[in-house]
Amino acid sequence: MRVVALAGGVGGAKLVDGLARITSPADLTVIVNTGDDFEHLGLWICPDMDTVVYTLAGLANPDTGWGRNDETWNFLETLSALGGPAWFRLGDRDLALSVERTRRLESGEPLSSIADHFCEGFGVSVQVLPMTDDRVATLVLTVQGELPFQQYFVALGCEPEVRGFRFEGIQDSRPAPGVLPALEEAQLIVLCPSNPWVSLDPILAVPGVRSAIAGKQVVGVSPIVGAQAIKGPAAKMFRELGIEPSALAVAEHYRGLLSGMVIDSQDASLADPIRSLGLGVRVTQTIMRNPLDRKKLAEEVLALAGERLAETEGGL
Ligand code: FO1
Repeated sequence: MRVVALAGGVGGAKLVDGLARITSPADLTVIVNTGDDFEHLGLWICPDMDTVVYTLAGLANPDTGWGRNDETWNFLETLSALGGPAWFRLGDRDLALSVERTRRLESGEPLSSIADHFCEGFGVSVQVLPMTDDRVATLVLTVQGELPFQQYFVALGCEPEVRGFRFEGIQDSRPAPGVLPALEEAQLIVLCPSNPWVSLDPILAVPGVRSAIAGKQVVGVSPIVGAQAIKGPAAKMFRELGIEPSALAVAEHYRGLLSGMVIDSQDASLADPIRSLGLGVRVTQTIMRNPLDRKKLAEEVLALAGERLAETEGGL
């Protein structure tokens, strides 16, 4: 089965890793959010892209989920001692990626080609594509005004109350080469358990992406378990926008796109309400604590897709 996964950072990367463990690399493409990308210390930083690549390469920091394993922090410590902006924690190994990416971008190479090159360098054979090669910046509309995403997320620890989001540059952005062909050929599109508002919505807002997905088999995994996000501010964002966070709220958020949803055993009581939206549902453990959990969750996603396919073919 040809699978395309839409992913943001840590949660998305883990499921992508699970999918990579049960799918041949030729049958898996990952489309990654670039709305979190930003310029810092003169470097172009791509947190979600790097998180996905490190995770697939088995090099991700096991404590944070982002950044590198076996990291050292000499650069950051020296920067801090000199009074430089050390709020965004770039480790020594991680730094090399951003330096080399910036050098290549400045010489005119597109982000998609750089991603390809980095994947090859790290021995990642799955195709990892940025959603676009164009500059798109997620801005968080808060009670304190409009904030650049990393300012809101890292510098302010997601503290300011959210009123909405804006993806600057999205109207003029084009899907990166390979994005639309992968979506067109896909037999299954997976909406990873990433933040719906700031990780997957930017991908879905790239012109052409939503229409390429429409009518396809689309299975989502809820990033909300109980009323909490597994990681990050998703639940807080739902609440501040006046929506009770739950797997049902996630299903409603993606209304019109999804054919099925995998939810956590803790949310078993939401299976029927989600089924009433016309979706297939599988209930399982969705919290991925280790590589086996990632693989099992990926198997559940494919199983749900298989069930839905059989129902459609059987004319149900
Ligand atoms: N997240 C943090 O909470 N604090 C950091 O200092 C931080 C540094 C960082 C460096 C490189 C990188 O690739 C990611 C990093 N992240 C950090 C994660 C990142 O900001 C977010 O997880 C994503 O943008 C949201 O998906």
